[in-house]
Amino acid sequence: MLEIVRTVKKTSMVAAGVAVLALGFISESACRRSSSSPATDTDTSPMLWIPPGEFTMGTDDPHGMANEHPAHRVRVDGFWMDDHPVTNAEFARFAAATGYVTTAEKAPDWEELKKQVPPGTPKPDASVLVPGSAVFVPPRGPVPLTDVSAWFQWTPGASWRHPEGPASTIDDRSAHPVVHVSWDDAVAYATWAGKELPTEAEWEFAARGGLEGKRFNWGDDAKPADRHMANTFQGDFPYRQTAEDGFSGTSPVKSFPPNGYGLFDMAGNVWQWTADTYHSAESPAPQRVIKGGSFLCHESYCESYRPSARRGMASDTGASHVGFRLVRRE
Ligand SMILES: [Ca+2]
Repeated sequence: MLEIVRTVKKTSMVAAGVAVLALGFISESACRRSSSSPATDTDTSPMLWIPPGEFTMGTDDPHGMANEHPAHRVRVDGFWMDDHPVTNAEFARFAAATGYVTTAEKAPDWEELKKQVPPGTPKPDASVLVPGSAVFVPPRGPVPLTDVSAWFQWTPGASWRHPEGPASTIDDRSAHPVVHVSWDDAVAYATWAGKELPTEAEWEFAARGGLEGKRFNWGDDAKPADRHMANTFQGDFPYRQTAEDGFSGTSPVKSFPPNGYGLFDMAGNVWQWTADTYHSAESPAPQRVIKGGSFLCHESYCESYRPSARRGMASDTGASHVGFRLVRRE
């Protein structure tokens, strides 16, 4: 069913919604930029100053994936960054203030969808063209790690309000990162908040916390002093999870130590959208770079909680392990 995730696209509907939001809030956010406080009136999430600098982006480490190569020098200007990913409570304030409806909460429009899939693709069954999102559902046993559809299921009714489907809630997850938000949803939130998505370079520079050329945000040792430094996957991915780090799903933000810049959750917990386009010959849909890995990243699989790790994701798609955080530039 992951094919549905890849092919069910709702770009025009979401783009229209974002455009309306942008028109309504651009003037407000422009005013807020003159404030000396890094926070804004609408979004009071604490922000930390990331000083300008030059760093080695990507890696030449053979353990890294091909898309992390080669290591190269990059200079970034200073910027403010949220000290944690946007939480359910914070996203709820945005949704209540604006009435915004996320991509996952809208039924896909087949007339738009069919423009983005190969010609001749049959119209999916009506039961598929309903609001929903991709949810991690562990298989019963070992599966080939080449096909993510073995552990992600298109789930009708799944959204940020119902992360595992209609029967689930976020009542006890107000401090968890919001999930099932598309890139378009993240941009809409950013517009409201008077902030922006970080570039991939800004995100990776900030994630490294001032350390140069280290495998992880905290150094080269995956588990210094036998301590879990991020919410990742322990056990046998993806079918048997031991949750030795205390969490089998998302965790409340700030549950693990911050990095050298004081930023929390820059590794594991949820992948985070960036502003950058991801170039992929395999996907016909527009993709954006996501960074940071998630609670589903296992050392034997992708170890994507390393700062150089990166992945492309269709910009009008959310999932149960993808969220975002924002920046402000002076
Ligand atoms: Ca975990």
